Amino acid sequence: MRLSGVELRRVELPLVAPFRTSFGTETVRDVLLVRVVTGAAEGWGECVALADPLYSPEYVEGAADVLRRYLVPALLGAPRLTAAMVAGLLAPYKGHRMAKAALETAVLDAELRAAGRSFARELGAVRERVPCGVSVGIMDSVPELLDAVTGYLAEGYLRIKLKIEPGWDVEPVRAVRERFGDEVLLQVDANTAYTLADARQLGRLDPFGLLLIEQPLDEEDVLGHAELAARIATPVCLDESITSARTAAAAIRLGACAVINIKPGRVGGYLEARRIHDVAAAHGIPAWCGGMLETGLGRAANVALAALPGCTLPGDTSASGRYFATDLTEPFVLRDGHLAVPQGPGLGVDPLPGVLRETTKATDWISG
Ligand code: NPG
Repeated sequence: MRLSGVELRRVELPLVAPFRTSFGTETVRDVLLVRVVTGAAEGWGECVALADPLYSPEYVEGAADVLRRYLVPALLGAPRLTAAMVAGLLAPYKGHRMAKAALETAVLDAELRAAGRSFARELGAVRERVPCGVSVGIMDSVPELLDAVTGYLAEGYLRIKLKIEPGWDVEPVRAVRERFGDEVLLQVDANTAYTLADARQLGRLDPFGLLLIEQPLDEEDVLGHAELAARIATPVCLDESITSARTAAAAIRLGACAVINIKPGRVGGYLEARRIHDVAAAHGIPAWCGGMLETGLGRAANVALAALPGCTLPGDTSASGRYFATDLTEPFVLRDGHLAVPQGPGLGVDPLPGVLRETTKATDWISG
């Protein structure tokens, strides 16, 4: 393939409810979409960077800037291009994995659409539908949280993840266990809000039979996670610390994680995400596909990844209605706690032209 041009498109979708984590509250999703145009087909990628650098160093304006200035020109200059070549062509530019992931995904989508192959088949999916979890934000009160969890369980979600932070950890977990029982698959996510000095407090979660505690400590504190894992019974899962297959292998070797959350949009793309999956599977470490409040475009590829054999736990791959009143694509609908894995060429979904038009704030066309 050869790229004839790349469009950077900013869209804004209101969330159905504010989503509060230990690092901030999201009320709208300010999304950067990448559309690549080749002679054979077009392809879409969704950048998961948030508006502000509070979850990770990347942010949406920064991602747009690095794409425009460095990453897109590096691909436009290539005489021949395949998705497998993208990471190598972009490697001279350090970091910016979210921006790189969006561009590689768009190229992969174009390549697969042209070849009539799906993401699911390309990545090695072994399931046609995937079990889904839901991530529940921090609330103002326990009754409010219990109402939210009641609603999600009624919708059929098969696993509940509670966002926690110091001051909102044992109490909400106890309340959910008391109300809904021990059978509910329950896990917590701290988004780096604790330090090793909190080990005793985190140990108070031990009696509740959680599936895992996700990223309790700073993303660079891999040894701290290993130390914590030796002190608490709840399995430690890493998210922010897992930036590549190499860091995943090191974290596993150090005993820093018993479970891995794979976020394709954060690790440089689906090809690296698959390598992380393979490293985890080779070590017998359960993996699951995380989420970053993606629209239907990003969700389609995440659901394909979640269908890989090593993704043995339900992911943060919720239905469109969990996030948006109107999604960019035909909505993903929960059936029996599962989402269907798209089977069409490429992502297997397309943006709805009307919704795309109405939600677009700006576009920028870059050509060679
Ligand atoms: O369902 O897409 C989803 C959200 C899942 O909790 C979720 N994501 O830290 O994993 C996370 C968190 C997140 C959301 C992180 C938005 C960054 C942005």
